[in-house]
Amino acid sequence: MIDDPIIASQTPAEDFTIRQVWDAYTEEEHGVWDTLYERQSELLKGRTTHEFLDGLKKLSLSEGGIPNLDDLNPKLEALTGWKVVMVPHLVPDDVFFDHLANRRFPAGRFIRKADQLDYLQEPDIFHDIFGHVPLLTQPIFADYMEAYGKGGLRALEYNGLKNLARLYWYTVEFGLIKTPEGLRHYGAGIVSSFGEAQYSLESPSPHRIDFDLMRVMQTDYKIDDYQDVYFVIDSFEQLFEATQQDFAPLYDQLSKVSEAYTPQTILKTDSVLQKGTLEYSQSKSA
Ligand code: HBI
Ligand code: FE
Repeated sequence: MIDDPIIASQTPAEDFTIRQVWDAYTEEEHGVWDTLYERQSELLKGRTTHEFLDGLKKLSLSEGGIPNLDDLNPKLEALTGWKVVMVPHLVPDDVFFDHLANRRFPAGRFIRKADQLDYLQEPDIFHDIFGHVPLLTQPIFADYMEAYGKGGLRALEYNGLKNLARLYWYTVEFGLIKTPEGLRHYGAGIVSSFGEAQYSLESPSPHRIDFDLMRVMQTDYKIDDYQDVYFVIDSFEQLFEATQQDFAPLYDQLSKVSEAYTPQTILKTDSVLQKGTLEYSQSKSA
């Protein structure tokens, strides 16, 4: 559990939200944000999709320390009607989806420690705001995230959560996108990570495969290390359109195929952009 006195002092509301109490952040905590922001925004140039960088600029997330939601939310709401709410920790799936379905992005309040810049037990405010919020300024992605929340509530009814969570993982968290300038990333787990922002594009190790909805929904993932496979979209329009359908028959179909694919698997039917050497994960398991 995260040790944060402001979180500990509050009883969360029914929707699990808490107050940010921005004045209570310490100088050291603001310093961690500034260090991470500077390191990461430098690294993202030429690696991250321009829609993300555009969002980062529009929200001026760089202006001194941890963002204050009272300043951030009016800017974000004016652009797409989204806002950020604070939560104490990971919230139950139905609560998470209900927030997204109503254009509220739940973000953790706490920030990682200065001596653990690259280690995360749980998503912190840097991952949640720097990683996720810039793309919420972009109408097409804002719509995708709302649709995902609505889809999540339905997935709970149709026993499809595992499949849908994989879609989130391989797009919202770890997605790559083709651009005229080459491959770029847009997933929040990548753009907020110093190591993976490089590895995901530059390492020969992971597979990079064209996005296919049903393929992605059948693929397991690693939660505690760099990915062995990334799925690549052509555009946010492609992603949005692929998910504008009734998922109930898809879940039904998926429940009849036996096992999920491992991240290392390449199928005959895959459109492979780069077959990875898998040297990174093999060196770890050796
Ligand atoms: N809660 N705060 C928070 N942040 C998340 O990213 C999150 C969550 N609860 C559930 C959840 N994610 C996932 O289970 C869904 O994406 C499936
Ligand atoms: Fe995340």
